[in-house]
Amino acid sequence: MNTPNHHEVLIALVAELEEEAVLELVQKRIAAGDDPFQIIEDCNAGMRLVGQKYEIGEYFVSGLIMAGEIFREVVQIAQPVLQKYADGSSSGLVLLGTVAGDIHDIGKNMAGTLLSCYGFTVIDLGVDVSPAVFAEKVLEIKPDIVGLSGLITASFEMMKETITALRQIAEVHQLSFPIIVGGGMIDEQVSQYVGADYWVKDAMSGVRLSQKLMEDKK
Ligand code: B12
Repeated sequence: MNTPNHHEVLIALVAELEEEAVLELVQKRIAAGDDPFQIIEDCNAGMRLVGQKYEIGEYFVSGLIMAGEIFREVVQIAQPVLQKYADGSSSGLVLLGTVAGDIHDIGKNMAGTLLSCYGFTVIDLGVDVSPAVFAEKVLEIKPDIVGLSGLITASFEMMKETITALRQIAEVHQLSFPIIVGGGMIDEQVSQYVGADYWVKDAMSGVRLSQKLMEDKK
């Protein structure tokens, strides 16, 4: 079952937003004992193609939203099998949210979903989250990692404010957590400006980085 052909077919079906066919193939591959992480990776590759199609004007916003929904459904199907691979312990606790004034959440949800697939416990505060709410939650759950999402220019200022608030709380209460920022327009310059520890360009890099950070913590 694990032939390259199956990868290509799934990637293409996701890229074409063929919801039913995607779910059918995923169910088939899971039933045949395929590696669920490979299935998620294939869907992720399909999602990247959806992004490219959007960029060249082939898809509209509805296509992105649809792709996000398909991805969520795939994870739902794969979840029981993914859980079997996990040893029961969490890979780490991640606090996630889109900063105040920003309501974009497709990318953040993908990041959260992928982190969950890889065994992280994700507390997602949703969108339009104020610095005070982030700070309050950090104190309550003491996360290993904080991930901020922001897609509009105005979010950069808010990320800076949020990170300042988080650093203050961390200092007063002697907490330690790296802060990762993500979102379409984030780059090294923005990351430095807002005072983040790390930035990532896509959700899968966020997973890899989080895994490395947890490894370094040991
Ligand atoms: C979809 C969309 C919307 C949807 C959002 C739906 C939703 N539920 O999210 C709607 C229609 C609601 C919307 C509204 C607006 N939008 Co809009 N929107 C977009 C669009 C087209 C795509 C964003 C997207 O979902 N991309 C797909 C996802 C998968 O990519 P992503 O978010 O970058 O996430 C990936 C990575 O960055 C990463 N990631 C993201 N966050 C995080 C966080 C962590 C911790 C990690 C590890 C990883 C990670 O993981 C993802 C997968 O790899 C972009 C244009 C674009 N090309 O990006 C404009 C865009 C972001 N929007 C824009 C604007 C201006 C607006 C509005 C102000 C429009 C208006 N005039 O009303 C409002 C803003 C409302 C607000 N206050 O937030 C501008 C921002 C420009 C700017 N310089 O500020 C953009 C760039 C469009 C443009 N070219 O003008 N928008």
